[in-house]
Amino acid sequence: MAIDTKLSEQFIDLEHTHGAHNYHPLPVVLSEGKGVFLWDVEGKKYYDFLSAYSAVNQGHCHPKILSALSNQAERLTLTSRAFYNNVLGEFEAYITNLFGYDKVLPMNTGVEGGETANKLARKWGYMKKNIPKNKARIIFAKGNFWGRTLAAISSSDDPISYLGFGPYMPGYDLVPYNDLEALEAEFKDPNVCAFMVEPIQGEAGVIVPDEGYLSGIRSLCDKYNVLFIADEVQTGIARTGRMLATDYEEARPDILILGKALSGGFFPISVVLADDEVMMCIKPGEHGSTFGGNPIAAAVATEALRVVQEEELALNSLKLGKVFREQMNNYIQSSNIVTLVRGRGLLNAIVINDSPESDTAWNICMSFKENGLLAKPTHGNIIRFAPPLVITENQLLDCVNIIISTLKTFEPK
Ligand code: IF1
Repeated sequence: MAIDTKLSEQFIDLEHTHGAHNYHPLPVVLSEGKGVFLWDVEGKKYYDFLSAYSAVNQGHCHPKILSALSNQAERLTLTSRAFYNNVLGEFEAYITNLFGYDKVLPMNTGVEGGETANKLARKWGYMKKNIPKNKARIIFAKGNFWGRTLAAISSSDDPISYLGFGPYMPGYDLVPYNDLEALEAEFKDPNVCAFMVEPIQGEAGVIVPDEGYLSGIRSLCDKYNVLFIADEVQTGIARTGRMLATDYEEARPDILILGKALSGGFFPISVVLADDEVMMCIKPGEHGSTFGGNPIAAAVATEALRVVQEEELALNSLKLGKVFREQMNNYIQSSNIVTLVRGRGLLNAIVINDSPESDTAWNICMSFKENGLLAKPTHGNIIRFAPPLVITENQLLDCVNIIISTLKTFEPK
């Protein structure tokens, strides 16, 4: 029975007419979310297999985080950092204790976390590593993605991210991901102050590095006195089956960036965590933001992190991630349309056996949508799967059935 999608089309037309065309969304108009489910304006129900790019690890509209938001919003929403407030300090004590760092610098979006980490690393380079003025270099991995600011795109090797936005931030250089030799060659330059890297590259297509890469980064950073900046904006907060993806190895970052699920999808909050040796290089008035560390964000983030602990979401992610990859690998043995599945915990992706320029992955996601599951291709022929970490085993197996039965309709006859 054909559903009348008039209502959806009206909302899509409004965005097309009045909104910038900086996205190409799947043609679905969502109006409600709860746990692992989303509903569109026609009332159709979907499993969410994107989780707003891992920002709703706790599930949509988690009741405990909602009440933390509304309780605080009724009392005090924003003071600016011109004054103290009675929520920020307790959040700072909670999160620094939880992740084991001396201090935290609260911001809003993930990319602001990245910018903050870069400023901290440069400042530390000048103050503690005696790098000559304006000569500090930061190394990034090819395939990185840490946001859309001019600094973030200056470190990108993806033309879609940087083309047409020059000139670019100086002092940024790239090495291949998962290549410790290339990294060491760069570190020999005493002007290198930091290496910023995702423990698993999300946007690049859920690229999992070799065992030993993360601990290798740690030891090279120790050897050459370079700061290890871990961008855990997407991989952090239990997404990959551990609280942090860097927890899989002996690889404690010098600067840790968190965002997205730090608020369970209720409010933009990001943080940078570091020990005093690094964090105290930024003096009063040298960095900040109007909303950074606001009472709502602090209250929401505290509860969002508590929920992750109380509901043991890292364990669930670890367990169900294995179930997902096992089920998908069984199917892949006999598939001509999927070449592999990869990931850790509930951050996974499949590679479609077609060119990245083809629209096969997009068409597959359109069919997933028809069959009640929402996912979106990342680069070309890769489809990322990242459900909320509150998903149950039965719901996951239900989703595996939807995914495999849909993929089978794309198998060559
Ligand atoms: C979009 C991608 C994912 C991130 C990592 C920092 C940030 C992100 C590892 C910046 C943000 C978001 C941005 C969002 C889509 C999404 C994304 F496809 F763009 F690349 F997840 F893979 N570090 N990723 O993944 O955080 O400033 O956005 O809060 O731009 O459409 P932000």
